[in-house]
Parts: sequence; structure tokens; C-alpha cells
Amino acid sequence: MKLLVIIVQDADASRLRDAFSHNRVPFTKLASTGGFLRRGLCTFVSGIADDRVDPVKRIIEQNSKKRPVPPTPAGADMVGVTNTFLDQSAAKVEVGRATVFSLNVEEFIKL
Ligand code: 2BA
Repeated sequence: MKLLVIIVQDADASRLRDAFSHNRVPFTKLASTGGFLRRGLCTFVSGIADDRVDPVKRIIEQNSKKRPVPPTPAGADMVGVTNTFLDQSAAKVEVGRATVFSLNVEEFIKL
């Protein structure tokens, strides 16, 4: 069994939630915030059999998009961001369709 931690943009969260439900992929959906851009993101955690990992990755690919996103004013106090980056108010950062971590599950318990 694997535990997938799937981070997507808020704009893709509803579509992905519906696709998971339609395909009977169990999940927990968590509101979250990206550390760099400090924008709203959505994190899904899903415990699934090993042989479902590839089909679930395809569902994620089909229901998420890469987008260029402008840095937010909230990011202006970010540690480690260069002045050059902040001076380019028109500069955009490309946020990927999804960031996915796949972890081996040692034990799955329901009490
Ligand atoms: P954020 O941390 O808000 O990052 C948003 C996007 O900003 C990233 O998109 C990347 O294109 C850019 N970015 C992040 N850190 C940067 C840096 N130090 N310098 C320049 N550009 C930077 P993605 O890579 O697609 O990541 C989307 C979101 O996935 C991230 O939002 C973060 O919440 C999560 N994420 C990505 N990698 C992660 C990791 N290794 N561990 C935990 N969460 C991660």
C-alpha cells in the first residue's frame, strides 16, 4: 500500500476531488498554503493499493494544469527571495500541475 500526498492548485481542487470520487479513489482533502508563493493550495492524502498508483497519477494529470502565477504582495517579506525577483512585479512563477509524494505504508489501521 502507498500513501500519496498530492499538492495541487486551488483552481484544480474541485475537479480533482470529483474525479477521485468518480473513480472511487479514497482521499482526505486539506486546505494548505505554499511556502514560497503563500497562496492557497489543496493537499489530498490518499491510501491506495500499489497497483492503483499509476492510474491515480493519470487522473491527477488529466485534472490539473501548469499555470504561470504572479508573486503575491504577501510574498514581499519572504526570506531568501532576491530584490531582483521582487522588483519584477510582472514576473511570474510557473506552478506545476501537481507535486506528488508516494510513501510506503507500514500499517493501515481503522479503529
Ligand atoms: P510554493 O512553495 O508556493 O511554490 C510555488 C511555485 O514557486 C513552485 O511550483 C515553483 O515553481 C516556485 N518556487 C518554489 N520555491 C522556489 C524557490 N525557492 N525559488 C524559485 N521558485 C520557487 P511547484 O514546484 O509546482 O510547487 C507547487 C507547490 O508544491 C509549492 O508551493 C509547495 O507548496 C509544494 N511543494 C513543492 N515542492 C515541495 C517539496 N519538496 N516539499 C513540500 N512541498 C513542496
